[in-house]
Amino acid sequence: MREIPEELINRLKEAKKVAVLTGAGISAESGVPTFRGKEGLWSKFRPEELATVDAFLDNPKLVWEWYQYRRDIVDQVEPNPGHYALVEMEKYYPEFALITQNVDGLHRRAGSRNIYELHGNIMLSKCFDCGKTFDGDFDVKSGDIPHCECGGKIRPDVVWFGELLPAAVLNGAFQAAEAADLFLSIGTSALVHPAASLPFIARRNDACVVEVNLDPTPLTAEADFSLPGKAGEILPVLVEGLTG
Ligand code: BJW
Ligand code: ZN
Repeated sequence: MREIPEELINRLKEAKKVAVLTGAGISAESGVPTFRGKEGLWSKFRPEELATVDAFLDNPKLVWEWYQYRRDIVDQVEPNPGHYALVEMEKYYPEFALITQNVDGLHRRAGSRNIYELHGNIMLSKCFDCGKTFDGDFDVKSGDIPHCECGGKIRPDVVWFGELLPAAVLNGAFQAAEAADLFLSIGTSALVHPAASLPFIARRNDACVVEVNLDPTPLTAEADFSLPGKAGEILPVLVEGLTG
């Protein structure tokens, strides 16, 4: 079993208010592709073709097919030991916030409760014009993209580049980062804002910042503890140290 510094176990045990930020890396071991890197979703598709309002307006069918492809993956995968370790952590702490950039819903399926989905949810849709939300599936493979009864185009209910994050969710995430005495950043390249600023906000407020990632990120040098490796292997060991 992997060695975790004793000082980190002590900090984990002493903490009362914990905030966690997750990114695509935590779902990689479930079989959901990440965005960047060799195996990333965007090594096959250019982001500006797919995850912006302009891309949707230019070619809604292409964007819908990409989301349909990703919905099919999410439908077929299960949470992994990394997701389940965070469920156990939430039981341990009096205050625990799970802030995720992921749209795959795997934290909720694993059993986490206090979740802030910063970038929306891939299984939900909304009207581009009137904002009405829809939770049903649409078959975009065989026909046109779906339309609302107002005539507007229906789009995935996710946050694209240049769009504002849902205000209440973002405020909750900022408050949790400001209040945290321990902040965990897991499986995110820490490049996309405002999510990427959250560990730095926690750091400014004297939180202990811990990173779990396969590769170095802009946060690595600033973190109090950097644990290189797979989230699905490291997080269960942290929980074991905490509760064992
Ligand atoms: C593992 C692992 C394993 C692998 N174990 N680890 C301030 C400064 C600069 C720019 C901006 C700024 N503020 C705003 C911006 C602009 C922009 C931005 O950040 N641009 C930067 C890229 C430069 N931000 C926005 O536009 C945001 N809106 C906004 O701020 O509104 C106000 C505003 C508007 C206009 C101008 C200015 C302000 C919105 C951002 C929305 C991001 N949306 C996406 C798509 C969501 C829908 C969908 O899923 O299709 O969100 S983009 C994509 O990136 C997705 C992700 O949530 C997000 C982050 O990616 P993530 O999760 O980090 O994944 P990867 O693939 O990058 O990294 C995976 C990591 O895991 C890697 O590090 C691996 O090593 C690791 N890993 N396996 C552990 N097993
Ligand atoms: Zn509508």
